[in-house]
Amino acid sequence: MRILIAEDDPVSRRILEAKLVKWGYDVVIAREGNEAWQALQADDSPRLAILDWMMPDVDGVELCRRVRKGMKDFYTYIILLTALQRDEDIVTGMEAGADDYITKPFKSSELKVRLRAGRRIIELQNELIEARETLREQATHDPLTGLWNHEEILRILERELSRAEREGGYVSAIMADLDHFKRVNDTYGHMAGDGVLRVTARRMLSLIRNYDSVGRYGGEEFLIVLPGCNGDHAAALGERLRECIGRDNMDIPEGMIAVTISLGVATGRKERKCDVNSLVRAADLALYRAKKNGRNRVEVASEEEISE
Ligand code: GH3
Ligand code: MG
Repeated sequence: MRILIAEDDPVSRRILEAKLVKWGYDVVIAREGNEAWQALQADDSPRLAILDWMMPDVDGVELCRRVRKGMKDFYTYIILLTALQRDEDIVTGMEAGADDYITKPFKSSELKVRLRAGRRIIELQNELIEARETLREQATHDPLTGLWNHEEILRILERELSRAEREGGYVSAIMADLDHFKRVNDTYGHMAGDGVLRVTARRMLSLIRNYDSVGRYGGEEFLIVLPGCNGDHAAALGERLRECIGRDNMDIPEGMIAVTISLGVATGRKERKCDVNSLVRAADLALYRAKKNGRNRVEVASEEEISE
């Protein structure tokens, strides 16, 4: 674990550094307060810090205050190092946001256990962050394909439409639905159907730009959101998606399965105010037309279908 030492006195600094290195810490050194502040502001700043109370320019207590005021995703555990022993000084340090303090000259065994307490706090916080990330992932993604889920892809579309209204420009939506997917399940089983959905998702992701988004809208239906993409480009991408899904059989454990997809494209732009519902409905109408006109094809929503 990385640890910051901020100490202006070279002798104390060297003693401290030697001990921490011996205990297996990866030590970052600051010789004065400003240097420590730089290190604490970095994106990958150490999570543990031992700050000398008395330093020229910025002292340890001021550093504590600054760290606690700044918004960071993770917590920095701070131990103040002080020669002061009066009760009110200690209160000042703790009120400024220090987690613990140690008085000079310190016993190594004491410093060691106090650091262990700090590490425990940091590890607990890491677990919390991880749990929160897992929950966030679960709340926004489809577990089968890893794509955005229904709610999230609609939120993304909503956000992009508001942005387009503010800044101008286009937003396109493509609704895509696998053709005769029921037959895949009926012929090869539900697991094979799941495999086909996964391969479909992967092929779609391989074609889009990284600011485009793909969501699993429903069972075998996908919604693709294309910010800044006009109707012609969206239709061309729809065609590439169609080609990429249908070109090669999908290689899954149950067999080599031939699949095709139908797509409906709708484009919104600033001058023609349109909301999520009307754009999705228009893409859906175009998709329905693609199914009716023989499947394995792309249809584009008309102006009327979008503004209806
Ligand atoms: P069309 O070309 O008109 O879209 O025909 P289709 O067979 O694709 O459409 P239909 O709506 O008749 O059937 C969709 C099938 O998708 C039925 C349902 O069991 C299946 N399905 C939905 N979600 C999943 C899933 O998560 N896994 C699997 N394996 N199948 C699913
Ligand atoms: Mg279908």
